[in-house]
Amino acid sequence: VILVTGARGQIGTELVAALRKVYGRKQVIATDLHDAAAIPDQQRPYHQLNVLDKDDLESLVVTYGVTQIYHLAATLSAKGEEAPLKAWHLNMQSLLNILEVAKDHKLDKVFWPSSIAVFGPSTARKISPQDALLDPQTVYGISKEAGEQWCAYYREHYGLDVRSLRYPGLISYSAPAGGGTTDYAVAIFHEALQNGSYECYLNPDTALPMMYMDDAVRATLELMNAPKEALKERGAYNIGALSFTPAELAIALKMHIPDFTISYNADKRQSIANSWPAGVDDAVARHDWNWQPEYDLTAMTKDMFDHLEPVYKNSNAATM
Ligand code: VAH
Repeated sequence: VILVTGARGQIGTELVAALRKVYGRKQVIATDLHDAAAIPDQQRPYHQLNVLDKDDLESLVVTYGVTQIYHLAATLSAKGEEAPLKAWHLNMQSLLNILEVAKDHKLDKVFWPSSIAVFGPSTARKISPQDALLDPQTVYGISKEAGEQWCAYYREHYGLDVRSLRYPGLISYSAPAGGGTTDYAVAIFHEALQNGSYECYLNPDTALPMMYMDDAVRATLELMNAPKEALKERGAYNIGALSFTPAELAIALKMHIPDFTISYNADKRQSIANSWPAGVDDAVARHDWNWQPEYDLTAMTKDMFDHLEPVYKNSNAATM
């Protein structure tokens, strides 16, 4: 039985669906902060869970006989800068709760997402290698760097099989992205369809490592199913797929909406993006567990429009 925290988030929504397809719906317990009454039947089993409540987490693990936890609940980079100590506490204490419960109840595996936010000025605007110096400039990035070390600690001291990926910016259509710096690449699709234009909070030439959600979910399942002895990396694995700038993404959107226009008005998220690499070197993931991305910018843009155009066509028609 698999428990997922942050199940209503951008990654959680897709990961729960993918895990349920593989293991069966009843084998995947979705949890998040939302009240269970609001959850439609086909998305159950669902439990309201505050990941800072270790007793609640532990009783779910015991009640359901949980054997794996995917811990996705966290505050992302931009939102974290608005309340640094709150973000640190949520991101770190929740991870420690998960690691402790997993250790005490001898769970088979734990997944915890790291991020390219662990990188900073030493690789800013360049390609970050797997063994780059980690010098994060955001609280979120600091919590991801510390989290990678804690995961290694529980693996080395208690034999816990905890696995982790440094996700790039993730683009998806099924759940809104929340509070990230890379989330312009999600919002732009919705605004392009809604009003044909988008004001971007990053400068046009800000290249960032990105990935389509289908690739990110597959990478997660492939990492979790890889033979343990193949995984030599002490920290989280770099995984890469795309690297593009807002200007390049706007050109890709114009293939679908020719008169789409973009304007630029950089805000404080620009300084976060400036501290991150333009791309990552994922040779180690390709070697250790055969990582291979499938979606390039064209394929991603097409899939996003295939799923979002009908949604906006109906709603625009409805408002006609
Ligand atoms: C954020 N989307 O922007 C997340 C991610 C690589 C960025 O960690 O905070």
